[in-house]
Amino acid sequence: MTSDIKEMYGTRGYVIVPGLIPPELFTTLKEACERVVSKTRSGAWPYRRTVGRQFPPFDNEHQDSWGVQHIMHPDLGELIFAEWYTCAELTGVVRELLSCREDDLQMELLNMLINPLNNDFALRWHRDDVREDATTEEEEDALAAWTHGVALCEDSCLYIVPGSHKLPRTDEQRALSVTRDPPENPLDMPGAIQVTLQPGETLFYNSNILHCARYDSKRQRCTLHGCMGDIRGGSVRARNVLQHGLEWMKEARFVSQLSERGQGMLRRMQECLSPSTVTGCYSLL
Ligand SMILES: O=C(O)CCC(=O)C(=O)O
Ligand SMILES: [Fe+2]
Repeated sequence: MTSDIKEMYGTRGYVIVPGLIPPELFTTLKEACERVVSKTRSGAWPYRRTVGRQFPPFDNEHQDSWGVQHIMHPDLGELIFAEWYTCAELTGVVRELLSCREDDLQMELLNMLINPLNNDFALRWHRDDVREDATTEEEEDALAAWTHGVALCEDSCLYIVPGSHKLPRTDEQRALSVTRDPPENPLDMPGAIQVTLQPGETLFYNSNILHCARYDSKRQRCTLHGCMGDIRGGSVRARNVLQHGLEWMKEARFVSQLSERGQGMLRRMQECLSPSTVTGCYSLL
């Protein structure tokens, strides 16, 4: 079973795994999500993805939100998110996909993606860490990276091109993804599929797969969206993570709320973020 997951992740660039939220955590997680969403919509929680901005840095120009950032932040007081992020079920699959040991895993980001309330919104076709105008050679050089999302209610927002994490774009795919505008119809992209997640399913995808998303203000979305790495990721991973501003992760009150596994993951992330390992800048500003 697990090697099937790994093979699919390797060849298609994504895999959907059910059952990674322990049953006793599901309701607690959902309730925590509801509290956090309402703090974000009311303005009490300032770290959010705002309608009008597809990628970081996010600003506060627009009232409507399509995501909540930093949900493990101690100011939110929702310990369940770090508990889930570092749980045996999720980290076990990550270790399998990355072929790494538990002692190599490192903590990165955990955010939440939600439906905007009054405005539909969309993300253009992109790879998370490769610019849209990259040459074919630059695309070929892009390193594998990965992301995961777990849906707490049905989620059909994401479109991907399976296999594109390993291949530079064809001329036709390039023509539809050099623009900074979201597509009118994502399925016009050759090879694209729409991904649907049922509650409790987790999607793991290589974040350099060609992908875009559409957010319907009339359909509830509540999906945890995060990434996790291992120590081999070095400066490439660090660059991906650093754009989000993670000073709060150094605070003792955050460290002390983590399990032993979580503390080890955090320590390795901090080592990787030391200034000597970080170069370059993020592609999607
Ligand atoms: O909404 C999604 O599922 C995708 C988000 C995304 O592509 C991103 O944050 O870079
Ligand atoms: Fe993305």
